[in-house]
Amino acid sequence: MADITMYDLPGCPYCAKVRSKLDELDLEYDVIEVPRSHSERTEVEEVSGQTGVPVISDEANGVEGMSESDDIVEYLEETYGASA
Ligand SMILES: N[C@@H](CCC(=O)N[C@@H](CS)C(=O)NCC(=O)O)C(=O)O
Repeated sequence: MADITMYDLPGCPYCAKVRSKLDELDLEYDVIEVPRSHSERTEVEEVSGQTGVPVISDEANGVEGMSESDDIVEYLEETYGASA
């Protein structure tokens, strides 16, 4: 199991942006696909307090349920990018 878990929805452009950054940084991550129905997105709601995706957790750094694709991309770059 990888340290990073991403909550994802196929076809979601914001999720694609985050996946692209994870791949660019060559990071290992597990993907959990959330249901299309918001009322069924219980797991992502438990970790992040909301039902939108993308969301990531990063056990290695004590990050649980980070949402907002721009914040996630910035976090990944700052934590794992060339200047980290
Ligand atoms: N500002 C958010 C937008 C994310 C967003 O709109 N995600 C869609 C799927 S593509 C979603 O889950 N919307 C439902 C919601 O926000 O509750 C981001 O950049 O992460």
